Amino acid sequence: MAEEVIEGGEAVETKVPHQLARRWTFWFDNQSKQTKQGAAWGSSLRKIYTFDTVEDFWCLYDQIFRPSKLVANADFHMFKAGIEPKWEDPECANGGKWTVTSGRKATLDTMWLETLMALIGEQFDESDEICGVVASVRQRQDKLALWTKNAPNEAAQMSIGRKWKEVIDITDRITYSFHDDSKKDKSTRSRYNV
Ligand code: MGP
Repeated sequence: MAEEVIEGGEAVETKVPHQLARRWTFWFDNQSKQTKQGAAWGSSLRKIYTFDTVEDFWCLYDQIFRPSKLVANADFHMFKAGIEPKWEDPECANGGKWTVTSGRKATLDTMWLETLMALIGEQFDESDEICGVVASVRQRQDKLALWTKNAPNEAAQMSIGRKWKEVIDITDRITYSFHDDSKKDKSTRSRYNV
């Protein structure tokens, strides 16, 4: 957006940043760098930057937050400001996640970017239900997870799941798991699929 400002009698064009509907925070977790053996989960999780303009988003995305730049066992997160990407956060505690896997780096980058743009552009009808998104690079398979707040609210989760598939342009079935189940059991069963 350009705006004319009068400075010393002269019209000077200044750029006004494009404001987003809300503030978002990028996080980074490099679990491969966990120095202490058996370090608690979350000890390598770092809050990187909170932003609320389109310009800052593109700058951060271009310079840093492309999953193809990640080493194995590292995660990027973009969560609503104020929500930590942990089961323990009060906004996430009763929630769960939709997960999509990707065998190819290029696909992960594309799906991640499409998801980020849909989130900051408030493209989901149930956008208040969303906590954020995580990109995980793993030896076996890379994946994206969209975290939401009220796992038992099936209608809201199904609406988000359907919309997310549209956004990332996939037709494969995706599954939703409750954080409560993940806490109890590593091989979490899925509760919904779409
Ligand atoms: P994960 O990272 O959700 O699964 O959880 P992933 O990526 O399939 O597993 P990986 O082995 O390929 O990395 C992996 C494990 O990390 C869980 O079983 C928990 O022990 C721990 N963990 C993950 N999360 C998201 C949390 C969390 O939010 N809080 C706590 N306390 N532990 C977590």
